[in-house]
Amino acid sequence: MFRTKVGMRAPLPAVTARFLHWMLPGCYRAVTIGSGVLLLAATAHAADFSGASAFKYTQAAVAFGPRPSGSAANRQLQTYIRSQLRMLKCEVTEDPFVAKTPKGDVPMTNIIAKFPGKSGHAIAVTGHFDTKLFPGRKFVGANDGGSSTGLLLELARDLSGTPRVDDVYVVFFDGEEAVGEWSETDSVYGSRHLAYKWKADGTLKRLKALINVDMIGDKSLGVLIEENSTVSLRKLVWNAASDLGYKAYFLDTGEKVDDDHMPFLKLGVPSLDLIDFDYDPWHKDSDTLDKLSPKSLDIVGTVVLESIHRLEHQ
Ligand code: 1BN
Ligand code: ZN
Repeated sequence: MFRTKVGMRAPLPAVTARFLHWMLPGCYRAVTIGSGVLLLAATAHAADFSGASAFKYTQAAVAFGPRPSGSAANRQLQTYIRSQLRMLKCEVTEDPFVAKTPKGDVPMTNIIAKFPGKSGHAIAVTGHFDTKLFPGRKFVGANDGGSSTGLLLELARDLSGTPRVDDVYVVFFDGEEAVGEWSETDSVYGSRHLAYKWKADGTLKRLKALINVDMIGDKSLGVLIEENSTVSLRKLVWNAASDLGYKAYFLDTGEKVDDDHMPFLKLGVPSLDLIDFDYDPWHKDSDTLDKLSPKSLDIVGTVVLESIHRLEHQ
């Protein structure tokens, strides 16, 4: 597959870019077109996402080791996520449940941070923090489980600083991974549980959009078009990427990928999966931090933050 490498773009000379960034008021962002520079006023709110910070959160998650649902390391990561969220201005809740899996009952917990708005509508950004169980192996899921955790923690930090129009939920799903072979009943335990809980309590009806992130830290970033996803939402996000100068990382080819957005999509919520599935270390012990880049996290996080703003104001 043709891939555009993060490192292959021709960015502004670093000094020029930094100077422009310093010169511009917060509501502008400099992007390059060819050798020229275009200033965009519509991308204010995306300026604050830090890929370096998201990468540090990812490192912290990976340091707990393999984190399959029900494990001690998974619970330790939950404690870490909660402790980080509790430092922010948001409401933190938990959604604990017991999943019936091919290997018996497994306790799982989704963690939800709510950044309240005033419109009555809501937006959710989601991802998973569990890693796939591979008994006897040391699978730490730096990209698959780690990158989504890191991006969501950094997103929460950014959202915490600004008043919201819509309620924005940042959701950390447990139990995305199959305990055995991926199937309808052995996968996406956490998102299935929350989708039904939100249907019952009325939250689902208020959701304008759900954006799920998964495996978005690859050094060679290429987010595919997930073909189950809602087309209008996908276009909104791809347009935001293009306006920010990140068109090359959001591919014009795709496939169907079953992931944590599906339970919400099936219940009628406009939903999108942002996933880079062209990743050789997928489900291998070589899915380690050295395969990731803060810049990839920066690109996806910045686009998600800008997309939230566009959704709030559309
Ligand atoms: C993503 C990361 N997925 C699992 N770990 C979802 C998936 C399941 C992707 C089956 C492809 C096939
Ligand atoms: Zn996986």
